[in-house]
Amino acid sequence: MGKPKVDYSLYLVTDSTPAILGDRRLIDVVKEALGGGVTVVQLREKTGDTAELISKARELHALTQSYGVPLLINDRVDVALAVGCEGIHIGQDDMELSTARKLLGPDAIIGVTVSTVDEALKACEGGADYLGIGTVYATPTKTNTKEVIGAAGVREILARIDDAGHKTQTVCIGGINESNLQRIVFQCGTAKKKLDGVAIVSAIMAAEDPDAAATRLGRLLRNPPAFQVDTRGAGSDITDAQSMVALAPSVVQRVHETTPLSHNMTNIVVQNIAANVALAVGASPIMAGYGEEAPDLCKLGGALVINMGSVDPAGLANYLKALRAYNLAGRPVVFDPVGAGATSLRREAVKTIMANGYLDVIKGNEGEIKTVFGNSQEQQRGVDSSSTLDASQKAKLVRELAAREKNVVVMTGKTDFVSDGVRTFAIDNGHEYLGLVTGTGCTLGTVISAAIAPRKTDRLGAVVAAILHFEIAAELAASQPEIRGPGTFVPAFLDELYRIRLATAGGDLVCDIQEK
Ligand code: 3NM
Ligand code: MG
Repeated sequence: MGKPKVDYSLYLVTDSTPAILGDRRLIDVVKEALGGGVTVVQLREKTGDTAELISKARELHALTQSYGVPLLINDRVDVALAVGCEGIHIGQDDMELSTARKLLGPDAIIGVTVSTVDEALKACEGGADYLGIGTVYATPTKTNTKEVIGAAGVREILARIDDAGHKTQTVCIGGINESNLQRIVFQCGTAKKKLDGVAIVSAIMAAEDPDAAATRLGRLLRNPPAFQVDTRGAGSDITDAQSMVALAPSVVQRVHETTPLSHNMTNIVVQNIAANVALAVGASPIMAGYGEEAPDLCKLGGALVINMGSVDPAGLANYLKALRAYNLAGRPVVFDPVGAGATSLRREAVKTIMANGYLDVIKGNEGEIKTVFGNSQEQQRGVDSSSTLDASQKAKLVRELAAREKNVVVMTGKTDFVSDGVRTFAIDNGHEYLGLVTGTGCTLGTVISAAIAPRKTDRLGAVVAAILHFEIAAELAASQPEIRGPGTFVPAFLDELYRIRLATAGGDLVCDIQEK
């Protein structure tokens, strides 16, 4: 007969707990899910007598067979043998793979849950047909998960089994739903190895209409995410600093011509200057912190800035609503994780934001970027930063974070580092007064949002252009004879942002940028 070829793309894992199933019958919910296009079903029952389980499995198998979909049994080799279904799924604490294979034979489908590279390599070497990689995100459906590994952890596993030459198929599991499916699949994949599917419990099983939910999830799987389009426009082939600089005037010009909306969710200290900076560079600012407005605002062709300068739980809920709206609309989002490591609330907020949406650009100082990367041991003091990494370490950090998130990362400082995970630049423009005026650093996020909103230009190129525009304006402002300090600097800085915009056609900016 041979091993059946399995489509793992939309993998349903059942759950009979009342919190998920309610008063419905398992078989009815699975039938609806099959109608909506799930491609594999795993029967996962953690309680109940064996006879009862076998009869449930038998009934389900007749159903899945009528849809041409394989049925796998969680953990219970005996049940799979009794009903003659296509295979099993085993966790790390279940029967060992080699024994299960002996009992079930070469044609059975056997999947293994893995959460580390070692477990994954071992399962591949042991002849697993597929891996269930997780837990991607913490989920109330399974609270005893060993490790929450995020998209980054899944990526690492995919990369390592691919390096080792294994062709084992893969799905990921844990907390996947309609709002995050496309981003998770996008961020989990490496250039060479993509996931074969996603495994889902509650987003289908607990849905009011499992057929419709599965249909929507399947559609999301088959289509690229909205945020993935158009991030590599003109200039995406540029690798040298001089060509990057040459691209900058067109970016500044495009903001001037299109007046993109810059939707800022930012703290009160920064709102006024951010709005003025937006106007100076030719964007149209709106300071709107209420998430319910985002579904309307995201349709206006602009970009969102989430600046968590004074985050609180209500603010966080608003960020998440706006992030979702902008991601769904395929409009760019800039994240400024202000003071990310300063308090546990902020550290948690960073995690929550990153787990709930795709961020086109993450901009922060060294300590903030370290926290976002997740390796910050030391407690950050306030929102100022003390430098510890050398230049090559900074370049490596932004490159690795950008590669992991598949976005653009900016680390500000005396020298700024910016990367899209492949190309990395260090920019030495700027002036110390920028660090002496509250909120100016935050307004760089606003300028970046304006630069990436019109798209068409390579996203990294647009971010570099925004940094150059911003920092050269600071240099020009500080060099005016009447500027005596940070106070007189601010109005001159606004003037220079504005003057550079009007003068960009000339394109004679003194940029100080190097390839790293
Ligand atoms: N296994 P939901 S997480 C059954 O990490 C299961 O191995 C996991 O449920 C693992 O789709 C999980 O509702 C539950 O988040 C996934
Ligand atoms: Mg198990």
